[in-house]
Amino acid sequence: MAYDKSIAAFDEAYKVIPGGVDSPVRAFSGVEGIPPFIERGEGAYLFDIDGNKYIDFVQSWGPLIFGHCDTDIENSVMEAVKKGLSFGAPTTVETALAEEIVSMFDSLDKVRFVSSGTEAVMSAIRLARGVTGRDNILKFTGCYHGHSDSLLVQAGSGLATFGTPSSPGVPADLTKHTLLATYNDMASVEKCFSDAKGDIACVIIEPIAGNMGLVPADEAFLEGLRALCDTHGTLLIFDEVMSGFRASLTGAQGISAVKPDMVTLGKVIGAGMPVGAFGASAEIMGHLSPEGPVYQAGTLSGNPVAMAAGLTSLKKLKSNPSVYVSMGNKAKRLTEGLKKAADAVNVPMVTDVRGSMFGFFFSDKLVKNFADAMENDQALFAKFHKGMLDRGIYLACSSFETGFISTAITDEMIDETIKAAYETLKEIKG
Ligand code: HOZ
Repeated sequence: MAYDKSIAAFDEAYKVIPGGVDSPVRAFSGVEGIPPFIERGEGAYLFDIDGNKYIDFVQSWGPLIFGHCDTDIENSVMEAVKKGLSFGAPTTVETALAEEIVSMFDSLDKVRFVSSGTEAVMSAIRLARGVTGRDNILKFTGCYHGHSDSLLVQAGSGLATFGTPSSPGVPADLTKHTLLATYNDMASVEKCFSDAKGDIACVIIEPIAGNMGLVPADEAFLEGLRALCDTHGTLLIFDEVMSGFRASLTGAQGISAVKPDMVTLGKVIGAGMPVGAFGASAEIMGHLSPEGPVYQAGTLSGNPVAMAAGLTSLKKLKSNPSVYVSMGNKAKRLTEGLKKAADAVNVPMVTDVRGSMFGFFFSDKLVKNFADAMENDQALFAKFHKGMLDRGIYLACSSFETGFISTAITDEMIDETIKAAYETLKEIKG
């Protein structure tokens, strides 16, 4: 495939945008080649400015569960646009979307809308601290919760530890309140609780991790977290920005029996528009300004155009939950096919599926946590990604991301993808 126009566009962008991109993962730093600049999407396909066509398994990193340019969502956006782009005042569509979300999740009485997943999590953490009067929080290595200061931490020495900043610009004074434990490892969580003498405001987890590849939490692990949080008066937050309306209609909460105290959402609830949300019981949410003292705000929060897109998307999903069965079947067809292709050329691969989310690692090790994920063959992934792109398959440009099936993807497209995977791996292995 030719990428001449994208190469020129990337050069041009580089002059005025750091790294040429507005979010680092888009820069293709971990894979071969440069990012195609996208001109438009249509159903399951992306088209770049060189005229190349790709089957899209990224879907704007998750939001586009109905694929590109869904007519119903587009129409609701057009109608909303005609009434005005933003008012900075209450609108009934915010209440309608909030009612829709609250009616689906047992764990939620109220939600507040923000403009991104990062904001949702940042606000949820502040609320958890405000409600409990505690500073410490606990997160898991490999779980990504956006780029707010408290959450940009890396492990120091030791199994369970207070975090150190993972980016310059984040004060160590802030991250010293973030404890890090190992995903799916209850002993590491117990050690954190013991080190902090139980003084922890919240445990935040992606119950289906999607930012270290796809790595679901074991049910027993979630049960253990629930019990420990209950013992210590710590709030359990499920970050379902990615898994919400993806793993099932109600995300991980539709699969696990464990119920969190607070939930963060994003991606699908905006259908491609910038929307995030956080929610909890009426009691917890009552601590939020103006009902309570915990401050949180946003000029574009609950933007009417974004709310209209999200409302249409969720109504469509709720009225036809069987789409999760068909997307899940397609995800299984894809991962089984990828595994067969890898087996045929003696490349180790492990795969997983949760609803419309799929993941694969070039590894022979079952991946339960970030250290396991790190053992995947990243050099092979870099070559594989390029080979797939050249064959018209658009995968996330990192081996630590999750793939997404949309309702627009057909079995024929899945089979085309498997064929491309086999050809690519065969070419790489010579
Ligand atoms: N959650 C996505 C990455 N893991 C967001 C994409 C981005 O960071 O731009």
